[in-house]
Amino acid sequence: MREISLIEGPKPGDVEATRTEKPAPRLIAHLDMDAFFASVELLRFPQLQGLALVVGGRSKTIMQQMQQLQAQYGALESIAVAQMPRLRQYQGRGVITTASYAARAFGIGSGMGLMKAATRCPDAILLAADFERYREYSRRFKAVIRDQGLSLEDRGIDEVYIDLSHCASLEQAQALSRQLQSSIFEATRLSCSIGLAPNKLLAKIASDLRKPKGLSILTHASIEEQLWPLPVSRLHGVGPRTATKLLALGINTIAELAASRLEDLQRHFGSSHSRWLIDASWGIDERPLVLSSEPLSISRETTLERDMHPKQDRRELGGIFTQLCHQLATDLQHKERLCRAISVKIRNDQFKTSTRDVSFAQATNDPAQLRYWASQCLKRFPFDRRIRLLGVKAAGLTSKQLVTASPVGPKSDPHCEGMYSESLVTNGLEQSQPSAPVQHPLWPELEPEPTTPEV
Ligand code: TTP
Ligand code: MG
Ligand code: MG
Repeated sequence: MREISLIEGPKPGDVEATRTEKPAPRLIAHLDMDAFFASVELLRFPQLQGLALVVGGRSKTIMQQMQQLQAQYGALESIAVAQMPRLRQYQGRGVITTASYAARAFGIGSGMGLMKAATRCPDAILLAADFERYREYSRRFKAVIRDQGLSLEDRGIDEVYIDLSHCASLEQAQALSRQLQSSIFEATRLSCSIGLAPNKLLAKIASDLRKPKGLSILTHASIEEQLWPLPVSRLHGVGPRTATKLLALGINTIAELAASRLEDLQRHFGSSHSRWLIDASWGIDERPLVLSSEPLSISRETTLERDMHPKQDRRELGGIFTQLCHQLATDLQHKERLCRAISVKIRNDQFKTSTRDVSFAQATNDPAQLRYWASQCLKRFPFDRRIRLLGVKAAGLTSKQLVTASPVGPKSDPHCEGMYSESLVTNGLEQSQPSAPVQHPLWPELEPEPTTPEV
């Protein structure tokens, strides 16, 4: 058996001279489900196996069409493919959440507008997203991993990092990974891909190298061959803005990034970001796994069917806003969590995204209380443009426990006085600063009075 020697390999010439201590070798797996939402849908629509399938949009028409088909055919798996909704029938502003691999061959994928996707693959089957179902499968596959006694970092609905440092060899870690893939398939009938590497950065890249059902290893010894030819955007943390800026500097691949000089990057990206870019290009990442199973935040957001005017469309916006808060409360209740902070996100018709948040002493998952705090955030937006996207996020999550009896709602309870801050996403970097609540004459009239928390 070969000994694991994952931290050996090339080192950047300009990495800090102080990096003398060799960290203990680690072995991290990144596990990511294959075409997750689409694969979950294929379980109940097996007749769509191998076909171009897109999940996305919240079109009522599509959902009604499916309900009628179900009533007509009795069972979902009996519905004739020819009768099912197609991408070309879609009208609206919804986006693709995911596409089956067959659909991706047409150049469509997550985040693309459904109507744009329809120009590339008009005959793709279109299904409305069923998040409750996806969350259930997410719980199931993570339970399989936990049941094997493995420590994991939950990275969202379809992916986790797993600490496999206890494995005596790389071969053993590979065997364990294959076994995990089989156990997850047995429990869910879903496939996943795994990347094995000495850190999270490389493991995340590795899991994407051979999808679906892949098992890939990416060590420092192989970064020249496997990592460097990839475009910089494959580094998790290099977003579209950074990638565009790097491209403008003639840096397209990770190899070109690794060959660039820290001082040159610093002229464009600032000191710590430049250092991170160089380190990442050399596969250096010492972040530990965050082994909590607790979600850090829960959010709900919606891209509006059309850009809405904050005043003229206030009634409709108020309704959508209240609905988001209620959905958030339901999510928290399902997960048996309370929150101590709320933030509201608004993207305007120029795609500028701003957030306002508030934290409060009395944790809650009561819809009216959440709506109250969210509306306090809402009042602090300038509302100078039409609104494209509206979102509400609950943070500061705690496990549900008995809320101490309080005779009053947040408005009159001095302990519930909120701490406010705001942020504006500029050049991909979020800047946060404290701010005072500003009274604003919009939407509050629609606010329901906060109720006394239940005890
Ligand atoms: P991903 O793991 O990024 O994608 P995927 O599982 O669909 O496909 P792959 O095999 O390449 O991993 O995302 C997991 C799920 O999260 C995806 O099925 C749908 C959802 N999602 C969104 O809702 N919006 C997005 O922009 C992305 C990228 C994913
Ligand atoms: Mg996935
Ligand atoms: Mg994923």
